[in-house]
Amino acid sequence: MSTTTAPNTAFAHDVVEGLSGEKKHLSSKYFYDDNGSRIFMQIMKMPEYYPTGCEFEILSQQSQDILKKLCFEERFDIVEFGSGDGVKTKQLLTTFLRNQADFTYVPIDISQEALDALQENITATLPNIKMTPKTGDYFEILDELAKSDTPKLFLFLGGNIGNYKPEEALDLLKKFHKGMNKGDMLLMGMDLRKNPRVIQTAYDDPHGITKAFNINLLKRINNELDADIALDQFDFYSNYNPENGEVNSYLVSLKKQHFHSTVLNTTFHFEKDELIWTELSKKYSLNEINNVAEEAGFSVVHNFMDCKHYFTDSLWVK
Ligand code: AVI
Repeated sequence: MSTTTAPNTAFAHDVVEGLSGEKKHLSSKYFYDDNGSRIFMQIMKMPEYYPTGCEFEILSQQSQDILKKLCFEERFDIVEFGSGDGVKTKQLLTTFLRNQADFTYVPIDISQEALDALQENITATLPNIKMTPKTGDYFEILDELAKSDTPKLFLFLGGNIGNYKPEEALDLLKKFHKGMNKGDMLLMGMDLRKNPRVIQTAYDDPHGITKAFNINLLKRINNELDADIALDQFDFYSNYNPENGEVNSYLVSLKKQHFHSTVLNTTFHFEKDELIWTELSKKYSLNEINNVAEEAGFSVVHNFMDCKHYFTDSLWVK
């Protein structure tokens, strides 16, 4: 890196910080701009990317069993963090309504646009649902919700917890715990350890879609920070380590090169074969799930798994 001016967005700041040190990194949270979200939709449709289908199977076939395990005697709220398009959640909501459960659905997202689309999608199929979407930061809303004594089922689906480093995941779960009342429950989507080849192929797909998902990070830098990265001069590499359950993904510089960002007024240098670490996707064993739940102050009530035991929606109670 050569010169720097003070960057004025979190993305700009993190690009400078991530591409300046010895070990280069860009956070996977920046995958999801409009284009990245579209690519992620494509990933979820790939036959190799099993988590989506597995969780859909669990929620479409076992939601009645999930309902039976809830310890609520009266009406309750279903609070969902990062609800996405709601396709999977709709399976659970439909079954709960069919079984006369008395609940209000409270999806939380930072994007008002995403919440509007979700509300339209859910109410089109479930016109009688009670729904109170909330826009904003998870933890501010969690603090506000903790003040009501209505029992709550929290949903954190999709296996998103796997994208946090173990210590960050624990920290996040402790924050959830702090914002919950005794008896509240949490349904956590978690991807399980399995045959390494299945995982390797899901994250290094033969169609190049996961590669495009990663290259999109560089596109964002070009577009948002007015940079001149030669996108075809970076490759993608992803590796599953069955010993620790971690998929780590990288962009790889194909030659010694540099790029310049006029917004940051900075030039970034890369050696040939230098890596940019982009994502962790951690796979858990059932033992690890028990341990992390306990460390965060929860008890595991039940693991709802798909027929192949690839994925679990793990139900926890505070
Ligand atoms: C969003 N998250 C749970 C995905 C995962 O499986 O870790 C993101 C992803 N990265 C590559 N493929 C999918």
